[in-house]
Amino acid sequence: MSCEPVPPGKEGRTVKRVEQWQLRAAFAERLSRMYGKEVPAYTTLVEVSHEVNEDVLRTRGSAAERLGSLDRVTAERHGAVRVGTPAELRQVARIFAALGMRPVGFYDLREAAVSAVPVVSTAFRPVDAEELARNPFRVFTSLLTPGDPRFFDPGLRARLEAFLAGRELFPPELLALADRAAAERELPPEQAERFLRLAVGAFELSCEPVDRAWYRTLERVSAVAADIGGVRSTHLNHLTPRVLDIDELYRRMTARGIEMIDTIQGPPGWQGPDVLLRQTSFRALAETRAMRTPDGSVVDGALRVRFGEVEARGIALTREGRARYDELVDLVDRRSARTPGRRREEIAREVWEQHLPRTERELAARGLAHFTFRTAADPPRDGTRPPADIGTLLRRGWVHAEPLVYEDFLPRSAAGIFQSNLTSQGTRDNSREAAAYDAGWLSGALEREVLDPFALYEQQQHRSLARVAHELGLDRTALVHPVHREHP
Ligand code: OOG
Ligand code: NI
Repeated sequence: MSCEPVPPGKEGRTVKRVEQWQLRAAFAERLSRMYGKEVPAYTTLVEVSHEVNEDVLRTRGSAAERLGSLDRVTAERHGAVRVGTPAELRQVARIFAALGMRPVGFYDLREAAVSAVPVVSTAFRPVDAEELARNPFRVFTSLLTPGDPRFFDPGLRARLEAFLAGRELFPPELLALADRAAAERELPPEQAERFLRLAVGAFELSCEPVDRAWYRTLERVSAVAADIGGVRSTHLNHLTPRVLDIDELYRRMTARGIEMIDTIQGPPGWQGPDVLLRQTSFRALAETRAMRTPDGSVVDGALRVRFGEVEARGIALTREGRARYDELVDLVDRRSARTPGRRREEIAREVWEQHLPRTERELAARGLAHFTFRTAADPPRDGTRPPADIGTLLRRGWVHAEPLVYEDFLPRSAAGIFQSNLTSQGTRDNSREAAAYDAGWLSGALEREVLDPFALYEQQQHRSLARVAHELGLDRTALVHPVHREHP
């Protein structure tokens, strides 16, 4: 842990105004520097990721950059942060809004996890294609749910809410600068520097002593609850680089003696196209933290909450594709339960080979994954008119498809990531009724709309299809809504 301030960077010194995307890129970069100091194994992970990415580019050539240029992938990170109250969440949203990031997706990890993970989450990220290409930094952001009686009895809930109400995570100056950046979509260099310094500082691990008894009380319910509500500040939980070959990364980290969790979460490695998101992680070492004991003295303690994660991103699936994916995961679960001797990964590969198309073109033609389409520069010259369905247009070479990268998260993997890094399961009283939360509730708590990730990919795809239809003189609605046409 470092209690020294992170040295200021040079970002923003030479330009007149610092645009939002530059703030976002600089924030991600500084966070990375800060986290590398706090969790040295993270630096190893980043190094190995870069090595793997360069090797993949060497062996696969430009095909390696199909889901993002090496520049984008090298700089790409996602962070994870956790807050305690809707008011804190609204403040975090203001900071991310300054960076051009909006809340996308609702994840209920209370249901996805076996251990006690009393949070609901969203991810803040850029949503426009150009902004994503400039810097796709995203932050998985979780909100504690003290109102869920399965985890917190009324007495503990009241104590927890009082504790949370009495802390300040983000200084008013930071929030004021954030609002200005969001409104003006840029900041003058000096303000940008100040904003970045305060923003990174807000996510550093605090040196303030932790009240040990209070922390332990919450830890008995859930280590996640203690991490969020047991301390008077927040911190970056992890920062995840992106890698082009996660199986190779896993082997290399293991060879370096870093103990990884025993699986890669999400889709299996297989011969077909990469889809959605594959993630794995290692558990960080215990970090020294000052602890205040009940008699008021301060002693050295150790907390082991932070870790390193790495991910490989694939193509975004459509709603239909995602439903297929979820079915396949269930099928893998059932087969694994029937044949406990076999490795899950092997079963998964077999299931995928049986039930998913093996080429991008088939994924596109069957409407299972998202693409942007463009008219071929050299369409077939056989005198025929272009057909009005995308599958035939692709197969006959009228149109080319570029995959859209999955920019979001997977609830089951997220729960697995939380869980694999907990020492105890915590406690949960399932005889009590869960408090209900959904995307609508979260939008209300945030006072901003939580966007639907599918709708964002669809908009991008539809825009490109409308252009293709126009260029080929086809009926726009037939091309843009093929599913509706096939199944009236
Ligand atoms: C977030 C866990 C989820 C992911 O990549 O799925 C996550 C957390 O531990 O706070 O980051
Ligand atoms: Ni993560």
